[in-house]
Amino acid sequence: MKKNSITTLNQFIADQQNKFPYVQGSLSRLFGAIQLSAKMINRDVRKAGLIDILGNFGETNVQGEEQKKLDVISNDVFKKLMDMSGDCVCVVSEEDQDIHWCPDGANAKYILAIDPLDGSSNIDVNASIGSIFSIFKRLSPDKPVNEEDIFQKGDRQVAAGYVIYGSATMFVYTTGSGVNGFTLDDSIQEFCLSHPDIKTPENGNILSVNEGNLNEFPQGVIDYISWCKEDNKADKRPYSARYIGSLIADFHRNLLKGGIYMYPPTAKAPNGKLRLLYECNPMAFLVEQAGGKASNGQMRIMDIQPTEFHQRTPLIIGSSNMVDQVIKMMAGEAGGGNR
Ligand code: P6P
Repeated sequence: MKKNSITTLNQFIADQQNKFPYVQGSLSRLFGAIQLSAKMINRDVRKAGLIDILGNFGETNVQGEEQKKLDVISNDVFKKLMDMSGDCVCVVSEEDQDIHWCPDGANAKYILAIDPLDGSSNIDVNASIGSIFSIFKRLSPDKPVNEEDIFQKGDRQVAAGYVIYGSATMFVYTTGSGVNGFTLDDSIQEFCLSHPDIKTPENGNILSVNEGNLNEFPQGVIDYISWCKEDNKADKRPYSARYIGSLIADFHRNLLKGGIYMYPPTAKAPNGKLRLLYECNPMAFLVEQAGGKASNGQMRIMDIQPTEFHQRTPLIIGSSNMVDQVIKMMAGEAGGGNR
């Protein structure tokens, strides 16, 4: 990236369109709608404390989680802009039980899965939160979209990304040709290329997991966490513990610095807490494009065959060698290997 040059997200996508024919007009238009959603949500997040949109909405979502006012606002923004784009057939959202069908989207090409505002527990305490999206292409332009189109494996995503509303607002995405990060310049309201071609270190020394659930984790995960705390200067152990309680914030830091995030099975969440379609698949696409790995402990996240809109999966994601180490120790557990 030339010093002092400015490449906006729109310019970057237009350039990608020239290089990669699959980034056709309608996909780049859909990105425009996602980008505008992000700017509107960013505006609301930044002033939430001043216009009484912090706190609980007063209902629970399909996950049985207390909805925050900003959860509902963000969800409505995404759906309204997808409706207006005309490039989206339907939206699967963490906040809705069923599919949202875009009224004028019957002939559109793309399906969107979203977590409109991840990390809700952090909204009222001003910690980083974010929006996560995953885009699939409908299987056939001639047949009405059905569950087969929705339940495509993560490997078939055409694009995925997130917007992190942190100390800066960043838009990070991939269409399968690497990962690029754009920082919102508030003065011109443009996302500008700031992190070209992100690659995540194959090793890291940051461990992100909620150790409050330690006693409920599989033995191999418990062994790995103990291993991370051993004194071994050669590979920079003990690792640092960093867990914000917001997947996007923990993932983004580990993506740039190296590290591992885990949400293993627990007694309360035997299939893990995070959702496959709109949290794990998009993050898995991003991390693999950046050179990292994403597994459920037994298999690659993007090989999992979805069967339900809101199905959960355990998630082990981050630096490739760290993910490999966890899987090896879990396998050791399966094979009764050394602790
Ligand atoms: P716990 C937020 O609700 C979320 O889905 C992720 O963003 C976050 O990493 C995780 O749940 C936190 O869950 O059980 O550790 O509070």
